[in-house]
Amino acid sequence: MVDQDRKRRVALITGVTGQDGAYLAEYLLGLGYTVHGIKRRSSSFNTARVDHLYQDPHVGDVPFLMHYGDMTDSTNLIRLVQQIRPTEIYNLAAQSHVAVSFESPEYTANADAVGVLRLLEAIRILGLEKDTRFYQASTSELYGLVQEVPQRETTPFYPRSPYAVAKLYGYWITVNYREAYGMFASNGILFNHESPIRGETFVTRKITRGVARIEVGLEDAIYLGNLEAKRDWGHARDYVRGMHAILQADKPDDFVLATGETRSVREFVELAFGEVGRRVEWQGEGVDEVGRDVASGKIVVRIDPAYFRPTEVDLLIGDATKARQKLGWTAQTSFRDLVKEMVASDLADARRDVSGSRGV
Ligand code: NDP
Ligand code: GDR
Repeated sequence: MVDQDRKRRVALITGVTGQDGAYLAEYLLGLGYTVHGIKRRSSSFNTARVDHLYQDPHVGDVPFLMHYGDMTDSTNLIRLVQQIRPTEIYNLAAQSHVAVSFESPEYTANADAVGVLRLLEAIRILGLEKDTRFYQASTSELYGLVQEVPQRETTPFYPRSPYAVAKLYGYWITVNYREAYGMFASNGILFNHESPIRGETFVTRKITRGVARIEVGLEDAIYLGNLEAKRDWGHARDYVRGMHAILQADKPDDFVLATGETRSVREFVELAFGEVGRRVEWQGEGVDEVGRDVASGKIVVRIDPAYFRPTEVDLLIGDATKARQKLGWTAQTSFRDLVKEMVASDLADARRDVSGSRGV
């Protein structure tokens, strides 16, 4: 029998205004989905990443719609799921900044842990367990303190921040609802993924934006924390394909998505400056360490202890063999191309800022 609901392709994306939400919405629209996104009320516009996808619903049927909502408001989530009756839910909304989670641990738990439960309960309360597939944005931060490398689906978790602990709950409640209620509920355990629309306070974007602004003369130096942390960095565009593939699998399951390569923050800095033809030389130690541009002798990187975390995740490197074998997914974009694309985009923005400030 043809499953009518599998032919109806209606996605609900929480966190649609974020980096991944924007790439995923674009990808699903390209596949012919009707896409509903949840955005938060804010005092100024917060939809810049998806504005290019938006069409005025007053002109007729449009495939992309946005609704106000919040992961801390169950009545809102239940009502939206009831109205939309999505065939797939991608739960991407989260207070996603690890350092901020040490400052706002309770809010992070509310949005990132209990928020997942609220959405799963909405599906259950509405009796949509067999109609709605659920994707949970789980994270390599779950691995935390190194137990095994490369990290894979069977590697034990050891979360190292309020963010990661909240996400641990999100991971397990997703597994539990799958097992308890037979829901198609899956975790994507995604390693870091970046892009030109990455939030400006995550280290990669902070670096590429800083490099661009130094290059055009808008700033002198980038202030960073731990340069030795190592991450498995991929491109968000590749990872949203994986999220979709996870929900098209024959059965619900949990998958690592990663590139299988790891680089330090220091290497990221060096490569990003290399994109604008600068070579960085390191001098000093600890918080007195600086990065100098060899050609000009100017300091372009400084260390600010404020950016060190109370507990750090030192090394992430993922093994995405299961996703490759079962979903046919692999990361496509090389680390070098990722850095190149991010620097080029930030350079274009910085040049616009310069000409804007000169009034030309
Ligand atoms: P972003 O920070 O770019 O986006 C987060 C989104 O969640 C934004 O749309 C934000 O809204 C929204 N949001 C935050 N709090 C709430 C709330 N209380 N109610 C409703 N919406 C809320 O994150 P990414 O796109 O990078 O990541 C997407 C998801 O994947 C997150 O859950 C993140 O934790 C997880 N993840 C990310 C990885 C990465 O490397 N990018 C790796 C592994 C997991 P607003 O725009 O208004 O702030
Ligand atoms: P992460 O990303 O914590 O891995 O979480 P982030 O880019 O914030 O940090 C990566 C590493 O860089 C070090 N670092 C700095 N980080 C920031 N933000 N700012 C700095 O100035 C700085 N200097 C050094 C950090 O200490 C860390 O070791 C991201 C988020 O997207 C999560 O939501 C997601 O779950 C994980 O990736 C996988």
